[in-house]
Amino acid sequence: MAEQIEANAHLFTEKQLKICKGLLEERQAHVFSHWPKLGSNDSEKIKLVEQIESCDDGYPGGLRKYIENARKLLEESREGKNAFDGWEPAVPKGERVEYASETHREYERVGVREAKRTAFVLVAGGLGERLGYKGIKVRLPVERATGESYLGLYVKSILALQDCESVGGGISDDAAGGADAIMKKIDIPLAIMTSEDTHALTLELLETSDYFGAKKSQIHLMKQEKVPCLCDNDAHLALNDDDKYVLQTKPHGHGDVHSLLHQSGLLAKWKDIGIEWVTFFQDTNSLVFRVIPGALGVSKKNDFEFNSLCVPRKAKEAVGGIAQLTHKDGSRMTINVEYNQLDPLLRATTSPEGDVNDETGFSPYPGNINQLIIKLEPYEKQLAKTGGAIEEFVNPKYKDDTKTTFKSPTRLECMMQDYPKSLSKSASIGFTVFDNWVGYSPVKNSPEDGKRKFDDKQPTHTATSGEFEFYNCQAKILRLAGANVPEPKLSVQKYNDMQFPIGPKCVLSPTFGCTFDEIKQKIGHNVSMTENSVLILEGNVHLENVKIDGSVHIKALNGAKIALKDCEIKNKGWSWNAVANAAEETARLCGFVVVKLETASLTRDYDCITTVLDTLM
Ligand code: UGB
Repeated sequence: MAEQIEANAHLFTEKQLKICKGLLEERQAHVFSHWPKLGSNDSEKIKLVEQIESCDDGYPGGLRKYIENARKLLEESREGKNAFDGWEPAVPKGERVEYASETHREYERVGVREAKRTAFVLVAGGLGERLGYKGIKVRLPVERATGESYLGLYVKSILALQDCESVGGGISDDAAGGADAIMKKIDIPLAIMTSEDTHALTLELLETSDYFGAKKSQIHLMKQEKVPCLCDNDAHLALNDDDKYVLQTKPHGHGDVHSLLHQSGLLAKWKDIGIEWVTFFQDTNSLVFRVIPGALGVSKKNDFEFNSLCVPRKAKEAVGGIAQLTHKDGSRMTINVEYNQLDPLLRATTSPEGDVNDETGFSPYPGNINQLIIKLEPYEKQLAKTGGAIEEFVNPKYKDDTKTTFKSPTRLECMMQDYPKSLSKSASIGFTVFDNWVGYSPVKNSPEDGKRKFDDKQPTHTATSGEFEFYNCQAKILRLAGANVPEPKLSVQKYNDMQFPIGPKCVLSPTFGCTFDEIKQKIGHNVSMTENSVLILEGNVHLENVKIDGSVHIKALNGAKIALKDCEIKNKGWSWNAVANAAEETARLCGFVVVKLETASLTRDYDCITTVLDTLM
């Protein structure tokens, strides 16, 4: 089909022609073979070739490299070769940190200083099809008490770390942050990886929310391209069924974040302003910033080049397991084994019963929650060598045992947690385990899938669990800080046919405290609340001898300080009423509406100190 390209050469640039000829050499003539004679459908031909060019640009090494990689992986898949063949798993040793313990508080003191030399990276290119939500996941409210979105919470958490005064408010030029060092304050950067599915809506959310208080220059969007789908074992590119001038494409996975960061030039810029760490996190984990300061402290203390945050994992939970793998040839690595690969690997090696819980009620392999802390300097050097390419995998669904035809076109994928696979054996790789209650509460599943998991006694990871786990986490932190807050109890009401542990609904904004020490110093003696109370605290608010039976929202903005003292608050409060099949989408996803009957609220702005005594209405 070289003649199709030659005959239409006037429609294309030199670069485009070179890419198309490269495809012909890769046995992809079918992509052009349906083209009608010269002069017909020119705009369609241009559209297809432009798409081919953008796929070529978007893949490290271009499309020819993609096809070469695909042929190799498809052949291995056809032969039934397991990526972990020859490796034997063992339970790895990592740092287990108990939230609010002395060790944790010490890590946080170090980590909150390191946070001021950290750039954050949010991977938000996934559409969340499993959740069944039409919009972008970062727009979802974390909870309905304030309605704060995931993106809002993340940006505000970063700004709170930036402004946190407990460590002097700036970067020290000396690595230890010594008192004599010259301090300079930076705007902590946030890069967000979007995709064609999420880019415009993410930008719109930022614009309409005034970047949630961040400077526009602080937030960088990087769009990942999809990769072409493949119709067979020879990696022939698939065309769209209803438009033969469009390549079928699908997301390549969150592993793209490394090549995008490399191409963006951000790493060098970050290094120039004093950044030392890059912290990656996912689109819906409302608790992540509760554990980041401690985990940064662990990275710093151990000088980890790569630190994965983990939680105890329930067997079969859709969370990868961190394992220490030893190869027959003696080599060894500590790496995430994805949830669908862990069971077959265990069955084939050490445990015939597969992925099961041990006597603790959890899998012995800690669950990777894909919050990764990477040391910038070696990371930048490594990406300069690899271009950010991450080991890929392919998962074709075959029509039959001959493994010659696919049910539908497949594509190569890659995962961000596989980055250490490209590192030398001497790289210092570690992980940090926090408890689930404080570290992990993703929103991934539709109510229907959540119900199946609920029946199976698995965490549901639904919008409903996401909301109640968020309140329960803040309530427990208050309890650890000395407040008398009732423990959650299994709800009597069913939400989307499921029951959840529910207690008082507490929301501690990042401006109230981003470390445990900061929160604890604001909770004085004799603070208590009843099990149905709601407490929302924002900014510099201190509580002392306060009794709550109802709903309270206290906001101290822009340098104001509120001291709530010797005070009893009683009102009708709010209730979370179960609804079935609600018309409004988020109410349908979480299975309730919040009815706000009575609220005691107080807002103070700018430099003022307010002490509230007696009853607050
Ligand atoms: N994402 C992208 O930005 N681009 C993509 O192409 C795909 C996803 P999923 P998954 O912590 O719960 C991961 O789909 O893949 C973003 C880990 O692999 O929610 O099932 C997307 O927007 C697993 O080991 O997760 O599983 C989202 O922010 C375990 O840690 C993120 O990538 C699991 O997450 C994750 O995408 C978990």
